Amino acid sequence: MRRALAAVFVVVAVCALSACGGSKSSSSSSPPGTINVTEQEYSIKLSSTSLKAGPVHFSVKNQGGMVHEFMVFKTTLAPNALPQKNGVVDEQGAGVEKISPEVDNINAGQTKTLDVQLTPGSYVAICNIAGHYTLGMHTAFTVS
Ligand SMILES: [Cu+2]
Repeated sequence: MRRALAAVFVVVAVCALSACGGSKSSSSSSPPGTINVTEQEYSIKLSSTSLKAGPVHFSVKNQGGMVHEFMVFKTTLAPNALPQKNGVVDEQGAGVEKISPEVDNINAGQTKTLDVQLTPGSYVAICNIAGHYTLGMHTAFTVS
């Protein structure tokens, strides 16, 4: 774990030196198109459920007392009807297209961000920690 953290710091440092990540405007702390996500036991809420296609910046706050995660699927299935396997949503299941990357290990009180490119369609965001999806950690949104 310590070695992994060190590797992350090296990557961040190299990025800072080489200014990777694009234009200065994209490094703003609250870029346009930020969607605020609130997670707790056991729900997910988005500040908007009608998003614009293109780059989307999710800011995911865990207001609960447990670790949660945040992932997005493009799907026309109902938010509570995604394919499941062994108590979690089957991320390779029929009818769902997982959007990468995802955000894992969001500790209680912590906020993590996720940047993805979304094309027009219907989506469902979930927490896929075992049991959390079926307990209600799912929400639908659309992109146009
Ligand atoms: Cu969860």
